[in-house]
Amino acid sequence: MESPDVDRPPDVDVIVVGAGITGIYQLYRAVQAGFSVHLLEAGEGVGGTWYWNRYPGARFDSESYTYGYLFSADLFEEWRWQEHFAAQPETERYLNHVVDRFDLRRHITFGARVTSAGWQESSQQWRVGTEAGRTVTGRWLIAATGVLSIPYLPDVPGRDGYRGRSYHTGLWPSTAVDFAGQRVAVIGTSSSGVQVVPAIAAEVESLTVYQRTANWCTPLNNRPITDEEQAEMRAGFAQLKETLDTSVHGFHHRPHDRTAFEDPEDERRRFYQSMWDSPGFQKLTSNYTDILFNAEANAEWCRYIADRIRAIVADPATAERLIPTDHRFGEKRPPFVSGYFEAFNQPHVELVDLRQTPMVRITPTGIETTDGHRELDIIVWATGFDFGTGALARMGIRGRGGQALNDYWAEGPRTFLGVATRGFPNLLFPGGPHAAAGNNPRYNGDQVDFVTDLLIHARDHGIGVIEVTERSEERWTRMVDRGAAASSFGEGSYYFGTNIPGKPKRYLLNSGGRPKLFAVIAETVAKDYDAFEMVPVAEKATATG
Ligand code: NA7
Repeated sequence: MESPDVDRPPDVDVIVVGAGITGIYQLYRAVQAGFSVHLLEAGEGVGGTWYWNRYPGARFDSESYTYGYLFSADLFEEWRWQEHFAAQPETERYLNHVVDRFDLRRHITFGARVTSAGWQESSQQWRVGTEAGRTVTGRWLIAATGVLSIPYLPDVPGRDGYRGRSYHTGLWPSTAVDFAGQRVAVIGTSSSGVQVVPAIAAEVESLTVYQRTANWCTPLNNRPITDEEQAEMRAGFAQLKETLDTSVHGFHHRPHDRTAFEDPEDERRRFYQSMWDSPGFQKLTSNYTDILFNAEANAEWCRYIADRIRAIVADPATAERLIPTDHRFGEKRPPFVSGYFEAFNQPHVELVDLRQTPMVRITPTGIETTDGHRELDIIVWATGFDFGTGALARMGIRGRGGQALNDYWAEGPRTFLGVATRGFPNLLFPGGPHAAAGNNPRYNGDQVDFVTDLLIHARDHGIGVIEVTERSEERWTRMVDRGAAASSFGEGSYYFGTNIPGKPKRYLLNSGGRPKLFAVIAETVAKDYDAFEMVPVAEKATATG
């Protein structure tokens, strides 16, 4: 894999891969810092997750204004979010606005899926190839490829022989799918599946929901942002930014001040009702402080949710099937719903419990379970993603000596701060594995800032090559693995990779949370980035820009 570029400077200083929320911010920061940048994006538009997941019902479950960018007060001021939890089209419009507002589009090539990326030892640069045969070289390679960008389709017998239409939520077509009068199946009942179901229920002829595991779904409680709220938010931008920039989970919610059993029973009941009525993740971040770790408190909250489900769903047998029996609240990433449970009260909507009647195979015309065959026109796969490492594993990344990233990470990712790995010089991956553990854009933004400052430091000090030290990588990776045992997430969560057959079972989030990320970043910067080995720039390898 030696370089044909040995005597050529790289095309650009920085190659960014991915125009999602992290990649766009990375592009902005790198351009602002004066680097020449080329961003390669597989899709035909910007948005990343918010480009590909355009299925009906797709929307934020973090508040719109806490998910969007905070780097520009003017941007915050001029963009008016319509709802507390924006739907996908609004988010896609917002990200397009940001790209045009800051004149970033000219740095992006669309339809450019990266399939190879090799470190060129002699020229100290990355050589990146796309599926379409294009090659770009750069001193720095920044993979902002996201954690939920590789859809997972389970290997169900007969899947490829299905003759109807089928779609994965994470690869939704850009032209509208017409559900009118169609017999539709939704497979999967986590965050995506439970958004699709109510969004299409009224349109279809019949809807069969194939559930393997019931989830602890609670109401999103979305609503439009009023003019008064909008004005308040604008006036309070500095405070909101301060809160979000320092928050332990990246949300603006206030933590509660009590554990569950400090309150008497009737007070607890009132509190659970206020939680049920609260927006989105507040049910985690503002609940009793011991709700995730005190088994009794958790069980009581679950009983409350179960009662609410029973009160919504008319058919008692269906209601029982919709109530989880195999995990605590918070053991998996909880989905938030708007009209999901209500959908099962419509006569043409049916729930198939795959624990009671497992799927046997997909036939050319439908789905067969142990209780029989259902004829279908459309199958919607809401079956999740190869989380955390999926995209990095598919880019053909090879570092020093031609070592494949997939080989180095055969037992799971090894990272420093979730941004760098040893043996892969000048490769950085903000927003990747070991990075976040809350409201993603906030953590990913912290990482982009760290990465950009590192690049500036290298430039200012004439450094051409950086590589994380073995010790720093080992410390961060061990911190993540040790902390995983204390995480509220169980090993059945896709955060451990267990939803993908054959994937090593390793924790893929940052178990130290944002405080740890802040602390280690501060320590690294204070020590002049001594977590990295640094080699001065070789003269022949200066970018042409
Ligand atoms: P998730 O949360 O990974 O959910 C995938 C769903 O698909 C879940 O209900 C799975 O059931 C189900 N699944 C997976 N394989 C099968 C098979 N073979 N048969 C039936 N059902 C299956 O993905 P989402 O897209 O919903 O959400 C991803 C993230 O997007 C979410 O966390 C938010 O961050 C936004 P299981 O629970 O494994 O039994």
